[in-house]
Amino acid sequence: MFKKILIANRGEIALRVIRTCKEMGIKTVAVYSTADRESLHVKFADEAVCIGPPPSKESYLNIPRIMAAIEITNADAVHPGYGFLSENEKFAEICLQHGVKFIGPTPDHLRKMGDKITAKETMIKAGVPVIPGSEGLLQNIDEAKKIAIETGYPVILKATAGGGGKGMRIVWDESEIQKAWESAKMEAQASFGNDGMYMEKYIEEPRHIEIQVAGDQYGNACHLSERDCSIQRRHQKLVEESPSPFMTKVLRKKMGEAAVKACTNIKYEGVGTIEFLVDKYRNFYFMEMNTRIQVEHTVTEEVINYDLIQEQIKIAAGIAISGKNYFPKLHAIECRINAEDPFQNFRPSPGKITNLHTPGGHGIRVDSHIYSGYTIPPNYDSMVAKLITVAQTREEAINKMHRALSEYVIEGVKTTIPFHIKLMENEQFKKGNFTTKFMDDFIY
Ligand code: MV4
Repeated sequence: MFKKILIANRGEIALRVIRTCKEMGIKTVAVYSTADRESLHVKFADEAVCIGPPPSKESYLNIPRIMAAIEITNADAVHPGYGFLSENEKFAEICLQHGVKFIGPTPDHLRKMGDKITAKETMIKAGVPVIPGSEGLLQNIDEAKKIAIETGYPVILKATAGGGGKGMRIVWDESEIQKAWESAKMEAQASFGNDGMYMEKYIEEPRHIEIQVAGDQYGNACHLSERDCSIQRRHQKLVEESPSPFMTKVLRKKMGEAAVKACTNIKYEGVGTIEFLVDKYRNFYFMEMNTRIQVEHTVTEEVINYDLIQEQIKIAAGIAISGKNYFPKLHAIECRINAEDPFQNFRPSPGKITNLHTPGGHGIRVDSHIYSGYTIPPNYDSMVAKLITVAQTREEAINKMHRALSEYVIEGVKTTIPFHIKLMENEQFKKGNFTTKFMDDFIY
C-alpha cells in the first residue's frame, strides 16, 4: 500500500481524498497556489507545497511543478481528483515514467475515452448501444448532409475533442446545416485546437443517467448503480440523485450490464462513470465515459454505503475488487452549493465568509472546504459545498434536503441555496418528472 499520496487538486475534493487517506493510515501532501494558502486542504494535509501563483496553468495544471512537489516530498502516488489533470494522459504518462502511481486509469484508457469518436468506436465493439449517426469524423459538408438524411433530422453536430456541451450544434432541418457546420467547426478549432466533427441523431428531451463503474488490474469489473444528473444549467450539473426516478429494475439491469461490458472490453482499471442519454421510451445510448472520480460520487457512496476514494486507492495499489454489482438501498440527493447569485444569472460571488452555519442531523452529509473567515478566491470554480441527504425514500430525501437547506447559513457571499430551496418545492421535480430540458423552463 502507498505510504504517501500527493493530492494534485484543491477545494472539497482535496479534503475528501485527504480524509480517506488518513483513515487508511496513508500520509498526505497538499499542493496549493498562493491564492489557496489559507485553504482547508492545506491545513488538513500532513505536508503542503506551494506550487505557484493563482492561474491554474502556473499551479494546478503545471505538470513540472507538481512533479517537483512529488519529488521533494517523496510521494509514491498522486491522486488527481476531478478537473485539472485528472484525465490528462500526458500527466499519467509522466507519472508512469517517474515511477509515481497515478491513481486512475492508464494513459491509454485516458487517450481512448478522451476522444469522443474513439470512445464511441470502443463502445460499438463492446456491444454498448450508441446513438445512431456518422461512423467517424465527417470529412466535409456534403458528407454531413448525406448522413443527416440517412439518420433523419433533427441531428446534432459534435466536436470529437469536445465535451460538456461545447462545440455542439442541433440541426433541425437541411436549411440550417451549412451555418451549423461552419460555426461548430470554428468553435471547436478555437476551443480545442481540433475541428473534427461527428454527427448523431438528436435525442429530444433526454435524461442524463450515468453508471458508476470500477475495474481492477486483473480484468474484474462491476457497476455500482446509477445517478440521475439531468438537472443541469448550461451543462453545469446542479443536483444529482441516486437512484434515478426514471429507472426501472429492467433498465437498471440492462444499463449496468452494458457498463460492465464496456469496462471488461477495455480492461478498465480504476473507478469511472459511463454517461448515457435515456429517451422517453427508456432506450439508452452511450454518451461519454469519464475516467475520473466525479463531483457527484457522493450520492452513490451514500446509497450503497461505499468509499469510492478508498476503492480508487486500493485498485491503484493492485488490490482486486470483489466484482459484485451494487444496487441502491436508499435514496440520496446532492445539491451543489455555489458562491453564485441565482438572481443575477448565477453570477460568481467570491469573497470573505463572515458567518457560517452548516446543517446536520440524521441523513445529512456536507462535503465542503469553507470555514467562517475563509475568503473564496475568484480564480477557481465557484462550488463551495456539496449538501447531500439520504433517506429511505425519494420523498423523505427531498424533505430532508429542504430542511437542511433552510438551516444552511453562508454569509458574506451570495449562494445558490435559495435556488435549491425553490427546486425542492417544485411539483415537477418532486414527482421526478424532469429531463435535461428542465432548467430551460424552471422559474424560481
Ligand atoms: C446529446 C443530446 C441529444 N442528442 N446528443 C450535452 C453535453 C454532452 N454530454 C452531450 N450533450 C448532449 N448530447 C444527442 N445525440 C443532448 C445533450 C444535452 C445534454 C446531455 C446531458 C445532460 C444535459 C444536456 C443538456 C443539453 C444537451
